[in-house]
Amino acid sequence: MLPVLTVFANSPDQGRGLARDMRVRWALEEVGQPYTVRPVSFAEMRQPAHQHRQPFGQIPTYEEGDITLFESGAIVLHIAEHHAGLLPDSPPARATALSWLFAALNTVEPPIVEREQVAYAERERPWYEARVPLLDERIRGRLDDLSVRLGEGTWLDEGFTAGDLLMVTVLRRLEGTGILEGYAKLGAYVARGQARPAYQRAFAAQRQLFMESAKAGDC
Ligand SMILES: N[C@@H](CCC(=O)N[C@@H](CS)C(=O)NCC(=O)O)C(=O)O
Repeated sequence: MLPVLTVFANSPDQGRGLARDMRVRWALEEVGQPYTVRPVSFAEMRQPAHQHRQPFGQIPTYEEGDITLFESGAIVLHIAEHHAGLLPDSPPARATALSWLFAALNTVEPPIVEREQVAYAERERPWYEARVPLLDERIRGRLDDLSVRLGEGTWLDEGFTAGDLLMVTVLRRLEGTGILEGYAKLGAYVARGQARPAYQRAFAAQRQLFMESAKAGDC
């Protein structure tokens, strides 16, 4: 039985690979684990069947035998722990990789997501014009430190890990803001992630699903 991943039936990102199923697809491609997807509409995401899998009615979820996981970080960690290729064997290097995995989700992603949400939910509010630069500053604070730490390195530690995978997907969420363009090293780091064959396969798969739903008139 192949693992089943829930994904947007009609991704609002128009197939740009910014939805969080992309990070799970990428992890599965990196470790060579085939999978299937269950596309869900926004209405289905609020139904009990889906909320049983994901209490907040979101994607992605991951089912494998009698295991069901939600939260993209938990899913990527599960994949990394059960397959070779995304976490180093040596305990010190593994500890560092796990730290980056959580740093991507808990330290770098929150201000980026906050900015996205303000941009679509608070645009008409009187504080909008003042709030965006404040959030940009918070993001830049994180990127300044991340860029220093990456330095001239190819990845955040010795080799590519689940921490890099999540960090690249998180940084991609800045596309269109112009912020990442101020960080040449981080821009090159994201590009290296995107150049990986596993990333390319994952991107193509989610893109194809979007194109099929657009063709069927679902979008
Ligand atoms: N922390 C969750 C966030 C999941 C999330 O925000 N998913 C988005 C798609 S990328 C979603 O389902 N949005 C629709 C909604 O929240 O109603 C994770 O990492 O899995």
